Parts: sequence; structure tokens; C-alpha cells
Amino acid sequence: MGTVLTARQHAETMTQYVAEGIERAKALGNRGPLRLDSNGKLTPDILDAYNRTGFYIFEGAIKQDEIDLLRADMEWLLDRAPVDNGAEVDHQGRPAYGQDFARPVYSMIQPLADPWGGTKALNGRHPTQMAQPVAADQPPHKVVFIMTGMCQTMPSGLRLYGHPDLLSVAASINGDDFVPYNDAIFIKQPGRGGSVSWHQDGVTHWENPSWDSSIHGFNFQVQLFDTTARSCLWVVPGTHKEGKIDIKARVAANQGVEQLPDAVPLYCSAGDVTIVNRQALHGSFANTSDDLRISLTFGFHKRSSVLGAAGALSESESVVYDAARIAKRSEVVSVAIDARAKFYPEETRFHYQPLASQEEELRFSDETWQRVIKDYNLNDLSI
Ligand SMILES: O=C(O)CCC(=O)C(=O)O
Repeated sequence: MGTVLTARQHAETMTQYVAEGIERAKALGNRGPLRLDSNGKLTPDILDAYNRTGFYIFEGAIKQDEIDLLRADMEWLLDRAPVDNGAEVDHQGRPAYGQDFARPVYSMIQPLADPWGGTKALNGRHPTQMAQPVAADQPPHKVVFIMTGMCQTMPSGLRLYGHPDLLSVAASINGDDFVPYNDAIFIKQPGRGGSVSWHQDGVTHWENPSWDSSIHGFNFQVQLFDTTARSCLWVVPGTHKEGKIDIKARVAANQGVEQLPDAVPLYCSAGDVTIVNRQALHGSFANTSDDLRISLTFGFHKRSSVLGAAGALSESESVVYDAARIAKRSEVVSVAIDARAKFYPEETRFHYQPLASQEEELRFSDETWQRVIKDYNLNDLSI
């Protein structure tokens, strides 16, 4: 889009698109409760709908009391964000949180900006730029766009990572020997949140002779608040099966307009959890709505997709993911399971098959927090 829109104009351009998108979404049949069969795996109808469309919405998968704890941790973290990338102080002049970690916790942007679209960032996987409307009362400060490291920044985030139903979903899709990818919390503040331009997440296996529709894994998003079609993630159904898509050409064929005609919104209630195939074409628009969206995003892969692969996205290309690196990053899953089991003793804990013999040494404690959790995201497994 060539002209700069005000936030109000942008919101108006969304009105009809949103209404039509909701109708398309309703017809897909890929939302409902998270159901597992007697073997602890997703029921076949859910897997079929996920494999057909490239995403699924598990309604009410996280209970309200857990959502409340996640919200409380997030509120504290947002209050302690630095005033800019690399700044040492927060909005009250206090030391900003997170300076002890090796990787920055917060990524800050101008309100309603698209920081990646049309740039070479993240292997250039966002080739077109979204509209960047001007915020109504343009604030002088930046806003939090993304936060990383939820297992070390939020006790509730570590426990969520060990959720038995979510880990059962990971095992159902990627096999019992599934491995972690990374995590990121997308923050879309009302009238402020930036956009994430159309992209497919995976970058490694497009030319792999063994390529298939699930080779780049999937991401969960746990929604802390109700999120409407104006603030949520949008996906083009079925695109996870198409191979690498020429996104520039697709947007050009839509007269350069970012509102792709066949995309659908993943609108959710607080406590809903989405899964999205990382090969599906997806993105989100500048948040000119009144909704606050906070989406805790974390992914899992098939072990075979990661073992021997070179680093990509935020990981150095010179790194090769060997068995030791995979084991190191996977230990976070085991510690998270134990942290959760200690907090929710009535729940049946998940048994993570790859580290089954190490459950004792991966109990949650001060020692494992320092050894396994602190700076765990230096070992993310991005492909
Ligand atoms: O939630 C969003 O707005 C973007 C999420 C996304 O692009 C991703 O998880 O890859």
C-alpha cells in the first residue's frame, strides 16, 4: 500500500475483509475441544482437519486459573520492559528486566510498524511489507512487539511448557521423539501492536528430496485474552502442502493489497490454543482494534527434521544441530514437566520419551534452573 493510513482508516479497510474471513473460517471445521484417544494421541478427526487445513484451534484448552497466572506474570514483565531495544531502564527509570540473560528478552518497535516485511531479516522470509498506519495519538515511545525466553522469564511460562495435553499434541503430530524449536510471545497492544508480514516459517527443507507437508514442524499459540479477527493471526488454509510460495507474486496478484482473499482469521477466546503448521502462509495485520492480544508461541519438530540440519533464522548458519545440541535443548521439556507436576500435583504428568531415563536428574530445582533453564534459548533449534 503506497499511501499512509491513519489507524482509523486502516480499521475501516478491515471491516468487510474481517466479516468475510470469519465466514470462510467457520466453514473449515477445524476448531473444538482438545481430544485425546485411549493411547493419549489426538483423535483422528482432529489430525485429519489439521492435515487438511494446516491449523486447528483447541477451544478452552488452558483453564482460567492458569491463564490468570500467565497474565499476572506478563503484566509484571510488560511493566519492566526497557524503553527501547538495548536500553537499561524501564518507563519509570528502574533497571529494565532481563539484562542478565544472554539474549534480549524484549524486542521493541514503533507503534503499528511492520519490522520484518520487505527486509532481509530472518532469512528474508517476509518479502512484502504490510501497511504501517499512523497511531491515533502517536506516543513518543516504542512498544513491545515480541518477548523471548518464556521458560526463564515466567514461572507460569515454564509450567505451561510442560502441559501434558499440549505435549501430547506435539507427540501426536511429530512422533514420541519430538524436539523443541523456540518460543516467542507476540504482543499486540490495542491501537499500537505491529504487524507480521505474510510468510512461511520454515526455511531449511524446501529443496529436501524428503520434503513433505509436515517437515518444518508446527507452532502452538496460547491466547491470554479474547482475540478477534482484527487482532489475531490469519492463515491461508491448505498452503502448508504447496511447497515454497512466491509470496510477492501472490500479493501482486491481489493488486498489491495485503488482504489476501482466501486467508482466514484464527479468532480465539482466552484459554484457546492454536496449532499452525510452520509451512502455512500466515501473518497478522497492524492492530488498529481495541483488543489486547498476547499469544505465547512455541513450537516442536520431528527429530528427523532437525538432526544434522544447519542453524537458520536466529541461529548461526555455522552451527549443525547434532544429538548433543538436541538433547541439551530438550532438557527444558523435562524440567518444565517437573515444574508443572510440583505445582499441579493432581494432574497426570507427561512422560517425555527421549529423556525418559533422565527424569531424576531433570527434576525442577534451583540447580536445574541454573544448569538447564537459564539461557536455554541459546540452544533453540530453528529450521
Ligand atoms: O502472532 C502473530 O501475529 C505472528 C505469529 C507468527 O508469525 C509465527 O508464529 O510465526
